[in-house]
Amino acid sequence: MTQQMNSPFLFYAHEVSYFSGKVRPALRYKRVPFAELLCTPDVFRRVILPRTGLGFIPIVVTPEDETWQDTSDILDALEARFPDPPLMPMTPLQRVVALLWEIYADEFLILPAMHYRWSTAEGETKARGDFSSGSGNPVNSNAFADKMSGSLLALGVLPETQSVIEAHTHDLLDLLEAHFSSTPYLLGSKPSLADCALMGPFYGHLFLDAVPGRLLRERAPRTCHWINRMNCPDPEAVGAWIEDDGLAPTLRPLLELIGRDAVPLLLDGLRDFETWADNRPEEHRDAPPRATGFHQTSLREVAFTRYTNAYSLWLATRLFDAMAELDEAARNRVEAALAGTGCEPLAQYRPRHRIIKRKFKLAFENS
Ligand SMILES: N[C@@H](CCC(=O)N[C@@H](CS)C(=O)NCC(=O)O)C(=O)O
Repeated sequence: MTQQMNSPFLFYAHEVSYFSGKVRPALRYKRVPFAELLCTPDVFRRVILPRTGLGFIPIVVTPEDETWQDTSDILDALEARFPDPPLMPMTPLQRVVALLWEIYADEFLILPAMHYRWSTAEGETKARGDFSSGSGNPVNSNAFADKMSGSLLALGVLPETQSVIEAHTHDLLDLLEAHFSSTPYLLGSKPSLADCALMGPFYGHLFLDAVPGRLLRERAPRTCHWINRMNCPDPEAVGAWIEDDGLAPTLRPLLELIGRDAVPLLLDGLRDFETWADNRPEEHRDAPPRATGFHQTSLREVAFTRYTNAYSLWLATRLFDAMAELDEAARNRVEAALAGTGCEPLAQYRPRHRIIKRKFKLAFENS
């Protein structure tokens, strides 16, 4: 049924969903007239699947009855339609850094988020309860919980990686505490795409889940306050991003952490996907499957395997395009700012393949 032009945007989401936590602050910060609707199994069958052909939340349905899916596309669409206040920095370094944070938050922090939710009985019990209370159908939600907890192996959350995933998380919390003690948001005194992306893992999982929720409240009170500020953003009460396209000094160690731990792992996945794509079978000439196999990677010298997915290249292309659009002087300045952080190999990566979307599905460009 077509909605009235003055009806609100509909945000189909869930409180303990990773990616819902990324979009909700943007809707509120931009004062978008929206209603949040719980994604029950019925809504999933009636709305999500028919509109997108995919099994992912969140989605946004506009007053004109358009469907927006994928949090990166949703944030871009919101930015185009509600440009003020902006979330996407237009200056070269802050834009590149925001896109780096998006990749890190979406693709790497899924490891601690899933580990802390599913690796202990306490975490799992609360998550199953949250799923059931959201769906009203324990059989259905337990089957979904089985699927989610069953994905740990593919993600690389394994007995041998748990301690390095936790060590990374502790370092991240300590560096965020130092940053938020002097700077209210990642890029300065107002939120950006980087903050929204970090809210994905930090709100629905790390803040609300049993085990990391305690860790955050004990170890990272300023980060908890940032989560609350992000969830109730007041566009009238914010300042500006750091002047002259700068970065706060406390952001540098965070970029070094990302560069040391996340970038090598993300690059291993991208390279493996590209090798698969070079020799892909005829049936996948036009469109890749969601997972193309497994590859070797490592985190803090612990070697393990993870699944390889095409989506990672689509997401990283946002960063590659932002780098490619820079003129030489801007590019040199961005590269100089990132030099020594370990993030430069990702920012400078030149892919051989380009992944686009056709009706929400990933496809090879020019195929
Ligand atoms: N890249 C997608 C990811 C969406 C996503 O993975 N959503 C999760 C909930 S937070 C989901 O629906 N998972 C269902 C599944 O994996 O089957 C986005 O940014 O929107």
